[in-house]
Amino acid sequence: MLEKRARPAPTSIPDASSLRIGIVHARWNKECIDALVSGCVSNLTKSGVKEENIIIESVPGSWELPIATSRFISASQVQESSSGSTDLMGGLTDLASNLTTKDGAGSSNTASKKAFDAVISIGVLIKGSTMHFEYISESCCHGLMRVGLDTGVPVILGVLTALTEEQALERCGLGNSAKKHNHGEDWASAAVEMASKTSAWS
Ligand code: DLZ
Repeated sequence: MLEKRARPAPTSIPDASSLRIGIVHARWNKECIDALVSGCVSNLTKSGVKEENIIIESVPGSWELPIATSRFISASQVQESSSGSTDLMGGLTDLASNLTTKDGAGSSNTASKKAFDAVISIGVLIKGSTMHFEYISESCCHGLMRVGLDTGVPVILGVLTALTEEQALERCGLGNSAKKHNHGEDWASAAVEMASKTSAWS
């Protein structure tokens, strides 16, 4: 019988040492978000992505993820095309001026200036008693798909749409469930695989 929830392993382990990965996360449901971002970062570095090439930005909620992901990608592309002629951020006034490395220390001279090879967009939506959940979940997921297709940069769907808090905690590797698993780790693997493959196809 098929194992319903098996996670597919990549066909080969790509060399991630030259990849630059963006993470944009919402701030709602902070406990879950913190666990997911940290699972994601830890698996990215385990896969060989350099810490200075993991760039993290936050937005208020999941609704804001598509626009932020889109601008985050374009800012990184502007930054790449202007690197060499300007120092650090080169006077960019949008999200690029806010690009910070994992430790929040700001972009450093050692960090690569290449555009993102993939972006992981992370949010946690928990169903409440109104229709907010349905509207935000659907728009956010459609919006993120559109950003990936419009930019050609892989956008990894790191949005949990949980019916209960317990479901959300289980998928962040928290809580008491025996099935708990941090999905941030899977998103990191998907980002590395998609970044490597799409770079090879260009
Ligand atoms: C308003 C709202 C609600 C009710 N729930 C969530 C949630 O569970 N997760 C999340 O990421 N964001 C939530 N938000 C905030 C919206 O995504 C958005 O930030 C605001 O509506 C402002 O545009």
